[in-house]
Amino acid sequence: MSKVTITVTSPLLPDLDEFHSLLKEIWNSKWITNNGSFHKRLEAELASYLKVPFVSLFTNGTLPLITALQALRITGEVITTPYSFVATTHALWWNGIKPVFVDIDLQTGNIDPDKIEAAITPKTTAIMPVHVYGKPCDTKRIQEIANKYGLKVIYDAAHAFGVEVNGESVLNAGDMSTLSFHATKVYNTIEGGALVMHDEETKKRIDYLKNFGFAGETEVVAPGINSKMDEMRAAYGLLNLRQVDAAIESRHQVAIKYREGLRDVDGISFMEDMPGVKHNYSYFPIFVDAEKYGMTRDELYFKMKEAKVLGRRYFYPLISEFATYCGLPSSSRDNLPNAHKMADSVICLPMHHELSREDIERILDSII
Ligand code: T4K
Repeated sequence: MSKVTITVTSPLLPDLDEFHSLLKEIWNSKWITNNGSFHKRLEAELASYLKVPFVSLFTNGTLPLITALQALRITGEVITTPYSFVATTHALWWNGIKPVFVDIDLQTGNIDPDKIEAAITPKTTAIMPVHVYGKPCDTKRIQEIANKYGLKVIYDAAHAFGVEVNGESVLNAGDMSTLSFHATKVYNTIEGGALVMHDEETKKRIDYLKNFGFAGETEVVAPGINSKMDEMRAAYGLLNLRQVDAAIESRHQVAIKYREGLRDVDGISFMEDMPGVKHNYSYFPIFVDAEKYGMTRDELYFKMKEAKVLGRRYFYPLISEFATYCGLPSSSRDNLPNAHKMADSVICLPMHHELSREDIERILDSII
């Protein structure tokens, strides 16, 4: 019998009957978008679940990045990481901002705070780090630098749903944090996302900006965009919120089994849990040392594919290698040695709540 393909992720889906009954409610109410009751409920429940003061829902995880930059009136140059999904840097581009790439720390994959100051120029207005794979950035150091130079900090926290450091949400760091609720994420609303902010005034402004800039029926206060979440996806999100803890625990168990299975494999390394951090196990990257493993990363990647185990090389190529960005001075290979090293050695193993013991064995067999 031919083997079933194991994909890198599989979406967390709500119970269909429960979703159907919420859809009936929406149908009966005839209110299907524009800050409806499910939208309001999901914003409140997410704020409480995530332990943050305010959440504004969006239609995906890219528009909150673009909108946060608008709301904070960021211009000129922004310091960011090349080791992320391309949406992080695209958000700068869409605002006419020049990205300045800074190298990463090999322990976490996140921007290296020790290298930020050297990249600051008179045009720098903000830092946009990413909590890659949900591993928290060194938010304290980053804030110290931001304070010293009068810079804003916007975290791309697309991978960091529910991540806490010593009991405090990592989403409370910086001026704002963005989330992605895409189907492939730990928590999803099919497509969706959010902005997390500290105060009501900022939430109000963000809510204007995601609704064309309308501050009332006849008043437009800014050139806003349309990035509202509809009632169907908000209802779906409410149901998924009830099962996300169980999904994260299943992912945790997968991570434990991967670590057990790979600990003694020469040439394969992986990230450990960080002390004091509540992780969400959104990704499980492994790193291939070709010399010790006896095979290059790509050879292993394609060998796994042949065994119908679909890992992904997140984040290869680096954002700084893409056509739009490769001409920037900060994109030079010499400036980003760690980012290149990680991008050239990474494979993210399948990671989701439904992986069975047999799946995990098959995945490990394709590597060991
Ligand atoms: N910032 C960061 C740091 C991000 O990682 C992302 C998104 C964003 C910002 C922007 O957020 P969004 O605007 O997307 O909300 C995926 C996702 O599309 C993207 O959301 C994500 N990061 C990125 C890391 O990965 P692909 O191109 O790898 O996805 P795709 O379609 O190849 O799916 C991967 C696997 O997942 C499939 O092989 C099978 C499985 N899958 C996928 C979908 C869509 C399913 O089983 N069911 C599904 O419905 O980009």
